[in-house]
Amino acid sequence: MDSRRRLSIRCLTGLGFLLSSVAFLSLTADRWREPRLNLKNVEPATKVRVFTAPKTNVWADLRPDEADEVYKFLSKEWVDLNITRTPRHTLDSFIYTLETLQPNKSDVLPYLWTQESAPPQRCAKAVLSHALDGRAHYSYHAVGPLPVSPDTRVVPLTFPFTSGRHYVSKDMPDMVSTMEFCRSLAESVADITTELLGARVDRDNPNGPDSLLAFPRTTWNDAGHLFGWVQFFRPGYNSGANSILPQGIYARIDAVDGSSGGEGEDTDADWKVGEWFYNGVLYENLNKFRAAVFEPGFLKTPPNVDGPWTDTENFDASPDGRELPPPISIQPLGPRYKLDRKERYVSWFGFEFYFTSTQATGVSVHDVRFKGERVMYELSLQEAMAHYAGDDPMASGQEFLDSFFGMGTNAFELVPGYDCPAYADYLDSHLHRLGKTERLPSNICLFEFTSDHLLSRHTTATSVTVSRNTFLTLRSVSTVGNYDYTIDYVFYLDGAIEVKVRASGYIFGAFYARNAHKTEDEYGHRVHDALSSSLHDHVISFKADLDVAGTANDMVHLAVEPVTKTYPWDQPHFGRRNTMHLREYPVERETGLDWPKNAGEFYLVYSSDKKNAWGERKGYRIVSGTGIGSTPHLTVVNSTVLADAARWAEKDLWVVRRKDTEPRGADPFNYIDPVNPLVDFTRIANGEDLVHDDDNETSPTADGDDSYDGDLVIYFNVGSHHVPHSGDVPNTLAHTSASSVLFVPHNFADRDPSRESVQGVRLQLKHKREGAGFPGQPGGGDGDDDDDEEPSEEEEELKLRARDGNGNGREGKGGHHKLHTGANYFGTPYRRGVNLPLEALEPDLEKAYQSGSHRVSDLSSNGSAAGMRFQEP
Ligand SMILES: *[C@@H]1O[C@H](CO)[C@@H](O)[C@H](O)[C@H]1NC(C)=O
Ligand SMILES: *[C@@H]1O[C@H](CO)[C@@H](O)[C@H](O)[C@H]1NC(C)=O
Ligand SMILES: *[C@@H]1O[C@H](CO)[C@@H](O)[C@H](O)[C@H]1NC(C)=O
Ligand SMILES: *[C@@H]1O[C@H](CO)[C@@H](O)[C@H](O)[C@H]1NC(C)=O
Ligand SMILES: [Cu+2]
Repeated sequence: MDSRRRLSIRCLTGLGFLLSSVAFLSLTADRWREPRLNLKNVEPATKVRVFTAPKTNVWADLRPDEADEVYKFLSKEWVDLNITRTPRHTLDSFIYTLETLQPNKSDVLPYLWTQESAPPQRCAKAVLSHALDGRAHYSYHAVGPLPVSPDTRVVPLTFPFTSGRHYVSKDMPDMVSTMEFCRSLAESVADITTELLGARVDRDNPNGPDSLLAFPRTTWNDAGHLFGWVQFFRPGYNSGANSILPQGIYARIDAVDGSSGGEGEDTDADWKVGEWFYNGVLYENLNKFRAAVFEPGFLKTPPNVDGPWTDTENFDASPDGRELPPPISIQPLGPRYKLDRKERYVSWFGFEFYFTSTQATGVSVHDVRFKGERVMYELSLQEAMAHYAGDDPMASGQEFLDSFFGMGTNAFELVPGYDCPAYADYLDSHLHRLGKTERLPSNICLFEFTSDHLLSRHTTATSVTVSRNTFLTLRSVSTVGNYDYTIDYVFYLDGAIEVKVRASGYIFGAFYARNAHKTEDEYGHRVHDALSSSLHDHVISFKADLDVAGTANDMVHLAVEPVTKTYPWDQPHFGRRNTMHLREYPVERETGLDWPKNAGEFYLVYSSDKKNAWGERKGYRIVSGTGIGSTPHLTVVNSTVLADAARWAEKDLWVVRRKDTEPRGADPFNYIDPVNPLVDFTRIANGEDLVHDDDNETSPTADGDDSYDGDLVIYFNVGSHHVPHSGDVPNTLAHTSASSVLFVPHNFADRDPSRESVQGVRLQLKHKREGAGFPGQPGGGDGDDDDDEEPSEEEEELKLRARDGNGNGREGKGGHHKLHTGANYFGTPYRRGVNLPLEALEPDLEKAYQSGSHRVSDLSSNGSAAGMRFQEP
């Protein structure tokens, strides 16, 4: 259903649009849930069209009723485990997450591409948390077929994991008791923190300016021993600024391994305190640290104190211009895309795709076609990493794999008119966790947008032609702790597809100690009194299962290379000519690639068997797109903390065989078991042969055998080497933190497909034709305008156009546009002014925003898998 958002528009003649304070009826808080404008008095009369997807969205998340049914089924199947919806202890059994088990591509393709085939079996994927041998485990299970029937079974889900396991056994420390331990630890050193930081833990006023929070960062070492460091932070409460308020005292904590003692209770919350670190000096234990602190002449470093500098906004400043609102984009006549909200299916100028969202990885798009031809089977986020470095015990080992916290789980409601245009379509998501379903309202948006630059233009002596660059964006924003990632899938009229990620929010800074033996700026810049900007890499992995004009594809590098050549026409003047040429190198094995130097190679994925009208293979180019420099891979080589959790980060992109058994390049639980990760990417990109038989059409084959059919998958990164500077305070800015990868048609069609969908105008100028030469040539376009024998430009154009009737010109029946002097529009221009309601310019956020509060996670794992165990109903 594609009902139009209800909002009335009055047309004005003549003067164009006006801002209006007219009261508009029919605008309720429901407006943002109810899509689309109701277009009154607008020509052409736009009727509500029912738009339905051609097929079921087989990737769609479980509906709340499905989830409920599965939950009931599992509670019975697992009755012995005492499944609870309100876990209160690490070792309680609960269903952490429940969502759709993505169907195998080999089952989906017959459904999509043949008439007779039924949709693939629908199955759920459940993550169970339960105790085994006194330790908590997370384990994956498949439940199906759905709907629940006597045939429905629950089985361990192992096939997607390279480890062959379906569980992670290293449990997180019990966060609530660990936090309590940290607080008590901080209280026990209140004398020291007061002396050095002018602050102490204050349970009565935990968020006061001189209160302290104590956060642990824990790690397992190679031997499986859990240890960590506690660091103090000032709370930065209002804006959530605590990640730029680190304090310079660190305490080492080690887990006391009591698990073999058999008691079970509280084992993983027992910690022993070891060394202390302050101002570049490591103290063996608390007694030595305390003694040193209160010794006369002890060298202190100034603390990192909160203040207005951490506030995200300045409500009061009024530089010239701030008294006016900025220009914004409007869409007075409704969208040109069609959206089936139920199936999450979109059609827009030749693009067609489905989308869905998952808890770990957020929004993904599926079965992307352009002008009826396949382009991609899947485009989806896999993992978002931030890897830090530093000269203190916290920053030096800090790293986050944010799918563990949940890119979808933490994708909160979008702010209409700001995160996305007021006119966007907003869609909800549902999270099925702990046997409950939580609705995340309006956390995905879809909209068209017209760029500030044209798609194409050309000026001639007698005309100028301009085409607008309008594109379609599917957007969500994941706020994971300190950072906000805006994630876009962008579709362009020429068939290009872009993945773009922009970061904002607070950096995770490090404490900046000022003392004589400090190595300045080795790990960041000083950005406030006692704050280092803390160097880190963002490496964000996406999967693109390209099916360029079918599943059988080949990847090549097309190199632009310098060469020295001898040409007969150069003889005898030049013996040899230094020039350049193209040379193609096939990629014959699974491998990781970095973006080429000087952009000197094109990474192309070609159809193995489909060619365009010119006999060239249909292809798409993969290119590091717009943003701040080219997209990165992880600088750290063989990261100590990551071990094998994120080997995908070590190259810019990868090409691998597509397999049902390798649906993802990462798993969220890799974060808590990096040494033995469920998905080890090196076992996906393991050098398998990519050469295949071109005749083999589209039937996906079983895994691991030699009948590889040419179906390949690309993994690629966006992100940045983030060296925050003073301008990242208080927040990182989205325009410079942006990075993207583009998939650009390369001989995919016979010419630029945007020509038939774009909106623009040709201005036919009045004066006479001035000859056909290049400007500046005799008879060229620079002035010889006194030859009255020449036909008028209009006549000439008409003649030329009439010639172009061989199907190579305007498609369809008849109807050659007759060029006339003046403005010749193609596509539909605006023809009348519109009177817009205030809501189209500035949504009433008192009404249009539904959320009362957000359960944002902090990055100490609370609110994530570990914290979840203790979440109150
Ligand atoms: C389930 O709960 C019952 C009643 O509280 C208890 O006796 C039993 O030991 C529990 N079983 C497990 C596996 O925790
Ligand atoms: C990576 O580091 C681990 C642990 O330090 C070491 O065992 C391994 O050999 C290293 N691998 C490479 C490729 O350097
Ligand atoms: C999906 O593919 C895997 C690997 O071949 C297989 O083990 C699994 O049973 C398949 N799932 C379904 C629902 O057929
Ligand atoms: C961790 O989560 C629990 C339960 O959700 C909450 O009560 C507690 O305050 C949280 N701790 C912190 C430090 O946010
Ligand atoms: Cu950053």
